Amino acid sequence: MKQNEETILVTRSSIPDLYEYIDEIKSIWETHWLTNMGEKHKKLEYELKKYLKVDNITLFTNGHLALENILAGLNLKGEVITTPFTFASTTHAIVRNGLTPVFCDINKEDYTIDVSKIEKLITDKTCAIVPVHVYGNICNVKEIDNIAKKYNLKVIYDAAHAFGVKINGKSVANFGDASMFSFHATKVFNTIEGGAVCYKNSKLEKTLNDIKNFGITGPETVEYIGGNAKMNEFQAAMGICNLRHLNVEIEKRRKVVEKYNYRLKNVKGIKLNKIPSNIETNYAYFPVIFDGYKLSRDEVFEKLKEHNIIARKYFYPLTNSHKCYKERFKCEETPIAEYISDRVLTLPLYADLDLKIVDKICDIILE
Ligand code: T4K
Repeated sequence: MKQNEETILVTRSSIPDLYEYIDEIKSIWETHWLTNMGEKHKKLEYELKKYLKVDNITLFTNGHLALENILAGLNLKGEVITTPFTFASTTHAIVRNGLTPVFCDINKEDYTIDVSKIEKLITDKTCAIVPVHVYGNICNVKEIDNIAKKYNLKVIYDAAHAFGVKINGKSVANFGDASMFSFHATKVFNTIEGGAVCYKNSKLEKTLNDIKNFGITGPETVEYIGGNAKMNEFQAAMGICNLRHLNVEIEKRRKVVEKYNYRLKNVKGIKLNKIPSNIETNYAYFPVIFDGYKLSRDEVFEKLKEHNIIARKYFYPLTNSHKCYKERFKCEETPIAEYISDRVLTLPLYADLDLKIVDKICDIILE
């Protein structure tokens, strides 16, 4: 097979037409207002509230700080139940808040938290659950809600991958006490870097706005030991432009996923991501599990690489086995997460990915 001349990476940022962006940022040259919750910031917040159908949203400079700040804003203490099959950010945000992550295993179907294992992990120190809508696959929100009510726990979803996803027609942003979205360059919707938190309790708005701005609450008053996690005007302008094209981008992604599914379905040893009929997905990632296939995950990865196709092992290794946590947590406690993490490969997926390249990727895998 001929090698691909162009390198194909796991994703490629969606960007608007250059002149559309220039048009959006023109007014910044008149106002000289570059950051600190300016006009673009306000406009994006307004547009996102409409898009996500939520009452409360706060923007951040990235998704990670959005998660760190909502955990801080809720003033949590003690243990937090979460999963290790995620990006380092989820666990780091918990630990950097002085909280102790307690790892729950994932389920084999959609790789989200196994709700049947949560209750066993609850102690008198448990204050919250941080489940992850990994790949945009939605956790069992109903059962998580039941458990949280029973034990009086907060639920903060890491919805970094789930922007725009709907459950029975309802935006995913409406579940739990709060949901964090990432607007990083690699996401379905990006603001270059960026993130947001949507939340139920409107009183959190002031707290979040204060702690993302050094804890400043007045011209001469600093009430919290906050940091700096503000989204700037150029990020917000990128978001305003990208949001206009989001539905078209998602539709293009759908076509790529459809092609992959068509080529790879019913192949022995290859497991594809299933989207339940009540979920309107955003086609964020294309995870494939190689389990009993003629090639291992690592062999498929290498084979694709020989053809300049760079898939990624999201999420390997598990966060509880990262070097920085090695002495503290044991990944054997989450065997399903370990099993999936050893077998998963996320294939290239982005709106403008040529369907001929998708065919070629499938040919290489199936060859
Ligand atoms: N929670 C979860 C579950 C997350 O997955 C993430 C982030 C977070 C929290 C934290 O949210 P943020 O603070 O990031 O908003 C990437 C992203 O940087 C990261 O946002 C994402 N998850 C993670 C899953 O993937 P890397 O280290 O794999 O990125 P990198 O630089 O290798 O880029 C991947 C590919 O994306 C490249 O091969 C090409 C493409 N790309 C990359 C960049 C930077 C572009 O097309 N344009 C770009 O500007 O982490």
